[in-house]
Amino acid sequence: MTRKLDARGMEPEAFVRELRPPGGFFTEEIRNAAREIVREVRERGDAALLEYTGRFDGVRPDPLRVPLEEIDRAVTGLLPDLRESFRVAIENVRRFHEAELDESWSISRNGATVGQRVRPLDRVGLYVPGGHGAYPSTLIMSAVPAQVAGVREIAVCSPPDRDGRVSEAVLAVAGLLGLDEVYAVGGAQAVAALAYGTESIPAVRKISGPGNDYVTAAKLEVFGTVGIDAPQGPSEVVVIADEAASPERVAYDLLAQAEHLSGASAVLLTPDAGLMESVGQLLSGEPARLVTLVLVRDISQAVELSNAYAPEHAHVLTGDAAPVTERLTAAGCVMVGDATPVALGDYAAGPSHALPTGGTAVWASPLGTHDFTVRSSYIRYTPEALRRIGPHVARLARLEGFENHARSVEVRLRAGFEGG
Ligand code: HSO
Ligand code: ZN
Repeated sequence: MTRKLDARGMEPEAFVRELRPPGGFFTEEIRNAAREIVREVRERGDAALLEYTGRFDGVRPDPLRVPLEEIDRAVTGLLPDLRESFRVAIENVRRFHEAELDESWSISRNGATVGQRVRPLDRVGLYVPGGHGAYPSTLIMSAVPAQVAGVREIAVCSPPDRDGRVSEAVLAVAGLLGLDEVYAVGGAQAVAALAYGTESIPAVRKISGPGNDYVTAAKLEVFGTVGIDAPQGPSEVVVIADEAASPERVAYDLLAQAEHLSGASAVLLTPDAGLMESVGQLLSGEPARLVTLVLVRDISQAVELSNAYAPEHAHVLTGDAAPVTERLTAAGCVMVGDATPVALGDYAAGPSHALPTGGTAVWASPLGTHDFTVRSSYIRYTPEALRRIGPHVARLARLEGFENHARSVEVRLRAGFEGG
């Protein structure tokens, strides 16, 4: 049975507490377990990596790196229809990320130039989950932004099955994208290997991509040694619907979300008790534990509650979707209107489906090219420009007690200085 909630008299904070009990992404146990695994792999390299893979995946892949022939074979084995679907998805995801790519810039005024250079990271690690749902789509959603950003070396880690093999579909996508560095390791141990490097996996600069709680905990553990993207927990959707929405379509949108299991959550916010009732009936035969149907006063309250909850996806199914959409201030991806089910974004529309979850959408952004670039600022002054600003800098430095900061400017202000 689905859960029903009457939120008409509820404050946003109470609503969020009801839906998302406090406690963060994972338990202390998971954090400790991940810490231990990270330490072992850091200290003992491949030996620990293989031990953990043996323990958790029931296999010790040898070699850890998937041979190129296997990747090629996976591509050759693709049925033409599926190959075409991957192609369409890859193309749309590439276009989207080409549009969002940051460029280097500079501004100049009277001999003072400042700017930023945007450069790709040289080597990144991408995690692709396995197990329940081996997601080739996830490889597209993180590898394409990395490639568009210009990253040259991309290492992919994905857990092996009982036979020690990485999902055929994941390998096929790797092949289609021209990625040849794929390792049959998953879990916290894969994250540790990417962060510190082992005999068989060279370290990377940054680790991206969603994984289970252990993977996310391990990413937070290695943060600082390497960069990580925003933490991505279980998938979420908030559907905002009024009487214009079709109960059947709403029901499928919620079920599609609940299909992700393990902590996923699907929330309907509607002021229409009739719609809520019909959707409830349609879901009654389903094990829809993860679905919550919420009655709100009006669409304004729905927007307010959604903004407080800050879901991974917000799907607007109201008669006039555009004005509602404009008021949504916190959501990883907003799906506008009836013809835009979340699944479009999951697979092929263009934005990455690696999105902020768990309320982090108030500060975190979707995975994108910015995760694979690094900016470096620069300053270039002419002697005249230095002469104008120098006295201010010296004064501010002395205020802070930094005499030599001040002098490093003043020696350049002496008459006759012509440095460049
Ligand atoms: N909804 C998931 C992505 C996904 N769905 C992958 C199916 N496969 C997180 O946005
Ligand atoms: Zn999905």
